Amino acid sequence: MSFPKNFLWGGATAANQCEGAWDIQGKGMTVSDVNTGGTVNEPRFTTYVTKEGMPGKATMFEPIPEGSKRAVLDGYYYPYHDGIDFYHRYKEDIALFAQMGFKIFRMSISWARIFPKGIEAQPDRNGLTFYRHVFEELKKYHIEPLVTIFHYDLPVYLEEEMGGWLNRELIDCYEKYARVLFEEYKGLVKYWLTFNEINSALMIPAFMPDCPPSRVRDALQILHHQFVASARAVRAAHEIDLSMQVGAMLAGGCTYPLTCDPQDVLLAQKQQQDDFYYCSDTMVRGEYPYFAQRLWKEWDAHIEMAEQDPADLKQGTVDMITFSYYSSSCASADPNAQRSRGNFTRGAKNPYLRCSEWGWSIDPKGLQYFLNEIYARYQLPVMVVENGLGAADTLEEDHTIHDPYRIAYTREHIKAMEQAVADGVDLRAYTYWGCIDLVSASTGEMKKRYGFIYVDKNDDGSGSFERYKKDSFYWYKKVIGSNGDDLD
Ligand code: BGP
Repeated sequence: MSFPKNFLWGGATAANQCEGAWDIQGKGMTVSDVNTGGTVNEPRFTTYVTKEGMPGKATMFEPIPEGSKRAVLDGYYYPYHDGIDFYHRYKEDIALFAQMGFKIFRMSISWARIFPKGIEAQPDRNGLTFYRHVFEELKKYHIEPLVTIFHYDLPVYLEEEMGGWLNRELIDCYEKYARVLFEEYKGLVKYWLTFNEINSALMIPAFMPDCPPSRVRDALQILHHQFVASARAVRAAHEIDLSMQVGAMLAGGCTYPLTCDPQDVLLAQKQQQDDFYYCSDTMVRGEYPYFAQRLWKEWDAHIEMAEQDPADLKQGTVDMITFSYYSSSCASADPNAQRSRGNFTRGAKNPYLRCSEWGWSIDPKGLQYFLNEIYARYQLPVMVVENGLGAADTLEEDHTIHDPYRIAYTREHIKAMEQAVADGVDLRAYTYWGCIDLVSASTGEMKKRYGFIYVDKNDDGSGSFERYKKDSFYWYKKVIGSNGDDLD
């Protein structure tokens, strides 16, 4: 049993969580620039100033009051402002990735570096040059970039002045932005992902127990605009360079029935449809699945579509399907079943699984199962573009970091992928999430570390930002060197 010869081993990051340099060289403000730090129990906030000039904050899932403007306020800490300073240290970081033997590196482009507001007539040369330098650096080491066009960091102008993704004009803004990227980086970047975890919009009810149905209706409309935007980007990429491969990217994870009670089984099926297949079917097949009508009816949603939309969806089907995978969840018809957490997963606690320090269930076998499910449904190339363990590490006095827990986690997930490959799944790549420590998206912490590379930065922003190799660094290097054969 082994991985295909050209299997793409690597790691993944996102611009807002690692670049820092949030307001230099013309970059516009994004919605994530006003996210404060939090912890596993304390939410992150979005800060703003009301129309009466009063400072305020709302959790990341709440809307901010009508007429307020997002603002950086005194007295708050914004961990994305410095990130891990990848913006200035990318050469050092890429050299470390190359030492591990990376074949692929997933990263995202910050829209606001290219179009600071999102509506300018011309792109910003500084932003384009920065990413060109990053891609050239990767090329030096024969590392393929895998680029996410949009990873949770909308320019604030598009959100506040244009109304965000509820406004279909954003489709044009996005298409223009994507076309600029394809033209500019033709020959340098082959693999693209249109929207990070596009299905996460539909999981709001999991995070807001009293979520008003109007939020879900909005999410369905937003998704429609994003599907069309994604499809138009796929078409543009193929027009510009036929060798470009554009993928859908979803928050992955399977939903098991908690028991064999047929009620639980049906519920699990429905949850998988609503949380995942609604998006992936549309992006892969270029039309909404049959159960979309049922979902829309449940939420009393009436999706506004333009005449051209169905044709656009059909002409922009994705070349590959990619997803993040951290945990799985269980569906239970019993309202008293014990709940669990995870990356956008919800539902009842699985008694057979352990959890991470942040309460996310750990389910490597679920990855094999999920890969088979996805491949059976689409028969498209698959990439696992996020997976990893967020854990607290100890930096020893001699700058070593012993992280056997991370090695164990990754080993089991690699074994699961290997099994899936043996089952016949056309798996092309694995980009371990947060291959270098970065700011956590859900909690804003540095303490929740994923990396094979330790970054000396703390939750209050202190630290030297020096990089140190963890034990897992040497282990992953060996894994890549043996193409997944040596997992010891
Ligand atoms: C995914 C996001 C990433 C990443 C990851 C880990 O949802 O695409 O941006 O952060 O989850 O989550 P966290 O950082 O909250 O541990």
